[in-house]
Amino acid sequence: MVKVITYGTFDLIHPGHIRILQRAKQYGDFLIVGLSTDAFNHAKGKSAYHSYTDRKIVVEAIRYVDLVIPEVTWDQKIDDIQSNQIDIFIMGDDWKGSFDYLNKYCKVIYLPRTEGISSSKIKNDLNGHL
Ligand code: C2G
Repeated sequence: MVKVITYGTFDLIHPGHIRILQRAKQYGDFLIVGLSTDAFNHAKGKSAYHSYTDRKIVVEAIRYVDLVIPEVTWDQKIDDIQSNQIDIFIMGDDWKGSFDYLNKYCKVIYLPRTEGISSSKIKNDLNGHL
């Protein structure tokens, strides 16, 4: 079984999120999502609209996702990769280069982001800044 992992906030789910998860799953048989907790989002300087609990309900319902685990710190990836026997780490290419250090533990792949959509754009558009 080829196991894949990716991480993110996944707030206000949109086609960009779905496409990264869909493509990530194509690389293996089992996809784990490290979902940023509300506290870690604060550390990332992000404020999600939905709570961790609600974002977890949504992400777990996505057909490509097999397991959701909490992402509480930048430093947990090596442990996650080793304890879950991960073969491939995948992120969108806005993170290109940021996680190359994981190459020692698994394959690292950056996939093209979906242009023109983001949770912050959705929030801005809804606030009338169309
Ligand atoms: N993404 C994408 N296309 C978009 C928006 C997001 O491909 N239009 C991808 C991102 O590249 C990322 C994933 O969707 O791989 C999740 O994005 P976010 O929820 O914004 O997560 P982020 O804040 O990038 O957190 O430790 C890693 C961090 O937790 C990543």
